[in-house]
Amino acid sequence: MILALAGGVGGAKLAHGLARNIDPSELVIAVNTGDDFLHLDYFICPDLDSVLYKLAGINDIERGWGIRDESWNFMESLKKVGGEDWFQLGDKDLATHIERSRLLSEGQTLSEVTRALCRKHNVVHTIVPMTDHRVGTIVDTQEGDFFFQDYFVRLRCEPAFTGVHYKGMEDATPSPQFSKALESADLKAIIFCPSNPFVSIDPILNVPGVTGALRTTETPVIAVSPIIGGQAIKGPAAKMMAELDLPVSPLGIAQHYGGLIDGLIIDNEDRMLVGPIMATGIDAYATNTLMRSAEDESLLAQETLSFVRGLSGNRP
Ligand code: FO1
Repeated sequence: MILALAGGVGGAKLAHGLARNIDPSELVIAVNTGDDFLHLDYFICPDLDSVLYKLAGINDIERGWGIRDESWNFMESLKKVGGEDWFQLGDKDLATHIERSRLLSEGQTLSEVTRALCRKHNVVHTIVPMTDHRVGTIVDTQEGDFFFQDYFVRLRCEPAFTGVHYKGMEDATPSPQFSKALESADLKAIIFCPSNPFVSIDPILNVPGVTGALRTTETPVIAVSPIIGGQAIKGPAAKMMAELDLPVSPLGIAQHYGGLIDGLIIDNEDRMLVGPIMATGIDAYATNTLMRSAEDESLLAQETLSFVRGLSGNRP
């Protein structure tokens, strides 16, 4: 059993690579739901949808979110009548939010709804929300605190980042399948996908019980760096690291996850950091981490799995 923790775009890519190499019965992908929000009365789960659309093969590659070959009639009509148009909902994507909201209002849990959506899209691997509770990531900045999508989309990540806190997290518990995977005697690896550490992976780690489980598990915990050559492939991770005075490199990622991970996979471009990362007590391995194609995703997944196999048994 392999447990992958994932946010949006980068997480979805490695999750797809893992899904191409691991039997559906042996992979659980636990996804960040801190970005979820109620918008136009619909419940939107951007990261769950990014992973779902990617595994279903219908994701939009250019935008990184939503469905490809999308049309925008709803948004254009909404704008015409003076509705809120700062958050774009494509016509095809809208169907997901409407159906998810309907199923939730009938009393189904987010795990159940996600399973139903996966089935409809013929996705056979297990994608689960980090929690079935409603939680929200609040981004702390020098200009005040903002709900995640306000900071990310409306403010284009411009205010200087100082940290995050969460709404509703104290009462949250890991979703049943996430919990089961964490406790599984067959768990061979926990993999942090190359998603934003602060607003994608940290919310998952902050679900009560998760960090404690990672600290005590015998299973190797590894991360794949979302930073290559001082830049994030997509999104504000590099900007956030600079604003937090962390080195904008895999070394900064190692510092951030320090104490939680046994190993870190970094890009060949950063291979000179293997030694300095190892000096912090974290095993490091350099390979190609830039995923431009399904082939790259699959190769990185294979490299990740063989790195984990090499680490097994070395855990202190
Ligand atoms: N990101 C944007 O930058 N602008 C948007 O209008 C936008 C709409 C949107 C709709 C559905 C969805 O699933 C994702 C959407 N995203 C949009 C992406 C989303 O804000 C972020 O990718 C994640 O929350 C961060 O992982």
